[in-house]
Amino acid sequence: MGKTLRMVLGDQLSRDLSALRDADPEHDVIVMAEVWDEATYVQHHKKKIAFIFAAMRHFAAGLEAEGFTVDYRRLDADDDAIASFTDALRAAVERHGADRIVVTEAAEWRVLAMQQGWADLFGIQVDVRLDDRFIASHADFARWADGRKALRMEYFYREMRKATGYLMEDGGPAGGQWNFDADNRAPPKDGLDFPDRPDWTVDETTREVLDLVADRFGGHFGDLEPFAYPVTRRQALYYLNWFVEHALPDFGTFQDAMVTGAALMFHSHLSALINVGLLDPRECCERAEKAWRDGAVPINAAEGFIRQIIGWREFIRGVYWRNMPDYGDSNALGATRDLPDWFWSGETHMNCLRQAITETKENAYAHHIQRLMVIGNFSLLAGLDPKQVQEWFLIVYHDAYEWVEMPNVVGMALYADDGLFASKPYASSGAYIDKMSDYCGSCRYRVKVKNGPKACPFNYLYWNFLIENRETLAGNRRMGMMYGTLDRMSDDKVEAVRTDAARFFKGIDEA
Ligand code: FAD
Ligand code: DLZ
Ligand code: SF4
Repeated sequence: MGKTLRMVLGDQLSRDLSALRDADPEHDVIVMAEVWDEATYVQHHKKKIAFIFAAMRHFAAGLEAEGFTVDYRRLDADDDAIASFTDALRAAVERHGADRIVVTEAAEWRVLAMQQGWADLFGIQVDVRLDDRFIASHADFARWADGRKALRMEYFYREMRKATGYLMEDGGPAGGQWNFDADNRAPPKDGLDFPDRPDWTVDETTREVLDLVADRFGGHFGDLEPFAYPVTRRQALYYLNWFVEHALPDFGTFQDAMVTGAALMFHSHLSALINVGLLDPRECCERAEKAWRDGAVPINAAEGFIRQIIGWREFIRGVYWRNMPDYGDSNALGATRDLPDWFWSGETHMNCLRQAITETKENAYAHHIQRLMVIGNFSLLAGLDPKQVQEWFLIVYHDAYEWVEMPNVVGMALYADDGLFASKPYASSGAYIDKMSDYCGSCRYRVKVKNGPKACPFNYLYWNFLIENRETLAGNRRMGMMYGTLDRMSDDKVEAVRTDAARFFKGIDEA
């Protein structure tokens, strides 16, 4: 009898993965590979590649310690890196004389398509199992979404609360409300103190990966070091517990705030760990719920955090699979502008963007409001090409995989899917950023000035956006008030908006 190969991808590092659940150390071989195509299909941030390779190597070592044979291909093992998952598997089938392959369905469309071709290509049995690390299966999401005119996260989330039982009491939501978002919009106050994050010593395995990334991917975006992120299951669990104890209590209240120099604030910084499988989404929610039941965190914090995971994260995945493969081509607003060069350097006089992009370069991380209301908002108002914006977001964040990046960019930030799940575009002027951050005080532009060279660009770009997209957006009831205001604007004011926007765009287009 031939061997069974069980292939584990870089974002499937869960011991309880469906493909590994019945694995047998006596007869099975685990296949893992650092492959060139995955590391270069976009020019991922150096820290993102380092994190994935380091986590993969530690995971493989754990399986070996359990007695498994792991056929692990390092990118730097040979002069010629192995090109693709298919090549890695073909070599492993031949090496081990395998007659069966077991995998868990890939999180991304393009990789699932590869998996589905393997049975014909290799002429052996290939079992593609469901990824039950997600709480809602594709069938669950379809059951909920079928027949609905509009997909709204809030209603999906309530079903998920009922299905999981999280924060439920006597059949209803704990605290009498499904959603405590209204308590989660406090602006930053002076003297807010953020807890110091745990630091990790870089061990030999991770050091080798850092050297490899410096050597092979030195030209990619972002800073490689310092590198201080969990890469093992143990470290990830420690980080989760640290978050629940030290940051979760204030997570809700300051969830939408932005503060200079505080890259992580009270955010969990767990997305990359959850996305690669070092943490299970359920255990994250259960820890948060327990902290609330123990009286250690307020309900708005626990509910806000759990909503992000069983609500937004699961919903976004459902939207992705329901709309692929064409979703990435969406461009409802016909946006075509190229990304300004400073998206890669952070060198702009707009302080909010400078802060968010510089932190992104340093950490491969920015928190949600920076992604949505600073970088996303700018991309929307400036009419940046959705394909280029998608690629940028896929490159720069350590948690970025197409299934989660694409709907967040296309649907949430850019409204490029014509409101598939957002009831209106997340467009705002400088006033929102000023209210929610301390950025504007140190900006070259004046947030209270609406027009002219000193004015905050978000102010005139906002109105210019409404003018340019009137045909698509004016019929949206939730935009009615803004179009009412625009309609009452004097011709001179409208002209000033158009002139300022044209000057601004000339600046970035010609730079
Ligand atoms: P927290 O603020 O602590 O939230 C807790 C958890 O909730 C996160 O770890 C994450 O697992 C989940 N979550 C929260 N919001 C979302 C969301 N909108 N979609 C999916 N999960 C969510 N998230 C990614 O994981 N990968 C991406 O590539 C990604 N790209 C984004 C692009 C844009 C334009 C926007 C607006 C958001 C994007 N997000 C993405 C969602 C969100 O910004 C990040 O999950 C979050 O900032 C990660 O930081 P955190 O772990 O500290 O999150
Ligand atoms: C993102 C990524 C990178 C950079 N490199 C690898 C790799 O070399 N080997 C691997 O197994 N996975 C990698 N990944 C993650 C995959 O791209 C991810 O598993 C697929 O996109 C499916 O979601
Ligand atoms: Fe950003 Fe405008 Fe504030 Fe400057 S003034 S930080 S550009 S919102």
